Amino acid sequence: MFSLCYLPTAGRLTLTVIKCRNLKAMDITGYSDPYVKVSLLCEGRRLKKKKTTIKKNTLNPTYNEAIIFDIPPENMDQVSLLISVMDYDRVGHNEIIGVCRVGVNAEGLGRDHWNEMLAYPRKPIAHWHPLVEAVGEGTLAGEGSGCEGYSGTSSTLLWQGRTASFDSQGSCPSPKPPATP
Ligand SMILES: [Ca+2]
Repeated sequence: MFSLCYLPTAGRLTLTVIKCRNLKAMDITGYSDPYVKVSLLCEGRRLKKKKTTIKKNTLNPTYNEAIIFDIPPENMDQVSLLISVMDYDRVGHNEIIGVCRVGVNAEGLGRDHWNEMLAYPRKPIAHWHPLVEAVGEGTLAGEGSGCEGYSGTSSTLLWQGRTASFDSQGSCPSPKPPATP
C-alpha cells in the first residue's frame, strides 16, 4: 500500500510507501528481505530512482517512508512511476518480488490512483496495489541499463491473477482486479 500526494504549486510529488502484505518468499528461510524501489519514468526512460530501507526477514514489511520527486505540473501527463518490490540478498543479485505502475498511461488502478491524486491536490491518497511479475529478465531492474527497452506500455508487464502479493486487508478499499491482456 502506498499513498500519492501532489503539490502543484511546488511541483512536488510525494509517494509514501506504507506497507506490503503477503509478499512472496524469495529466500530459503521462507522469508524475504524486501525493499521498495521507485523509478520515475518519462516516456519510457528512467529519469530517477529512489529506494526505501530494507526490512529483513519478513513478508509483511511496514515502511512509512516518503519518496519525493520534483515534477512540474506541465510534465505530469508524461511521467509514470514504476514501483518495484525487491528482495535484498547479501550475496548475488537482488531479485524482483513484483512491480506495479501508476501514471496516466498505467492500467486500471494505477491510472485511477494517479487521477485521484491529481483531482485532490495536497491530499495523500492511499491504495493497495496488486503486484505483478516483471517480464523480461530484469530489464526494469537493471542498474543503469535496460531502461531503453521499456516501452512504457502494458505489454512489458505480465498481469497475473490476484494471487500476487498485495492483498486488500486493512482499512483501504479493495483494489480492482488487474486488467487481463
Ligand atoms: Ca533475500
